Amino acid sequence: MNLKDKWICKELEEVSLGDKRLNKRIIELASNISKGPGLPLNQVSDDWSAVKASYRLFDNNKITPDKILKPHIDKTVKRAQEYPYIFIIQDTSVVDFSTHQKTKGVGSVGGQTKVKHKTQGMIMHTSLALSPKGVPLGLVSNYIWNRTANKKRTVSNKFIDIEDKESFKWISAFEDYSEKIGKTVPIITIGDREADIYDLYLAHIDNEEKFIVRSSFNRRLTSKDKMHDLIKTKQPYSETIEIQVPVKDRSVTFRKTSSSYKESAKYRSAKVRLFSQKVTLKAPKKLNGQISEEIQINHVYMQEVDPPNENEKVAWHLLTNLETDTFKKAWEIVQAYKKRWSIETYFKVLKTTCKVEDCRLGTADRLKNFISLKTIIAWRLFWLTYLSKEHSDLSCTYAFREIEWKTLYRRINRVREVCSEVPTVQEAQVMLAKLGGYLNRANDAPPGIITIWRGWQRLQDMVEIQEITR
Ligand SMILES: [Mn+2]
Repeated sequence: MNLKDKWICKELEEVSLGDKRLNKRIIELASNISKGPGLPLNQVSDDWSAVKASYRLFDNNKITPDKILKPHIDKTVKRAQEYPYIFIIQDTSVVDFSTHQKTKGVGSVGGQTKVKHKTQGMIMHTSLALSPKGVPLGLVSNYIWNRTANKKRTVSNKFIDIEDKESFKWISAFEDYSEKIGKTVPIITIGDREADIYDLYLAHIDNEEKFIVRSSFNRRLTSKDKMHDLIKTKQPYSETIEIQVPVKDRSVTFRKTSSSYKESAKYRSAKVRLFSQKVTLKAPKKLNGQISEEIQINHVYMQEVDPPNENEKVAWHLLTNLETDTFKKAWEIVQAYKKRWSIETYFKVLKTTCKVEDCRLGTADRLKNFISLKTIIAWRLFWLTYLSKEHSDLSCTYAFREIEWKTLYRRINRVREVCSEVPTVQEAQVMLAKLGGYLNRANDAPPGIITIWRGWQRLQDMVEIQEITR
């Protein structure tokens, strides 16, 4: 069978594990996994010896998460260069292996749990690149690690040098991807309240890159005022605007997640107004007694006009080094920040569709390799779903091989001959969803990622049979 024109094989063609046979094997395995990304490893391989070979592969010490991801990251950087700028969303997620207590080498992930058995798993900090319109381009950095249990701090957290804190992951990820991207395309980093870190702002300013971060601390300014208090004394922009916000769900799971909203949140509309100010942050003292340099920053505050109640009230403080001095610019900051939500969806794909937490590879090191490979497959799924939302008129050959779209067309229309005109991404998307059980009635919501993926898997099976028999 010719694997070369499959997306995963193209994506990984530059993989370099220091051994040609290993390179070939990881591509074959990735290709098998991508046909059924939710299936356990023993079902994606053809026989038991292939299953054992895949276990051995993840155990091989020549294989590391960095080496697995490198070809994908390189391709992502290339894709990014087609745009005038890109967003990079950073976020942390817990990969939970609490239900597989036998897994060796994983660490504590809970702290706030009320469940009976101890929580265990790994922490993953991901940086996902998006096009200006929000099409996921791929990962540009990914770390997976175990938290070592309860390291006692002797000094207060505030005075520990930033490199020793877990929050250093934000800065280190930025350094990582800004080096890989070089100056080939401007970057706008987006982070949630956990990313409200002075040194992260400094790192961006020093590198002449942009950021949008939701502010967590009511920071002291050089003027002695506190920034959150000061902005409320300013005159808001006269325009108000209606936005859709998730309704807060009080039945949130006991485990602390990266977001306080459930994924399937309901939305309500909220009327908001915007404030903006340019401020100079008071520089914090470092451990060695030196004072960091002062930084000037733009602050946008979005406030709900008539909130249903205090608890539901929308109040976002966003910090950025992009301009915010007109309503339009401030509004663009809010809209860009809303793109952060897509990384939550990405993690959802990785966990619920690609089922990484169900894997029983037994040790943390094997799991890290396995998860790294799955992050690439999860990205593709995610990309496929978003693509039709924003590139609907592109030819479907952008995402599908010839044999794939032709098979899809023949199967859905039950014809032998395909149309002379190549379908668009959107048309192919609907056909794929239909194959996954989507009915496409007039009032149906657009197909979801799981339906599309089911269609994709079925299509892969059909294509495979043709490739074997032709
Ligand atoms: Mn987060």
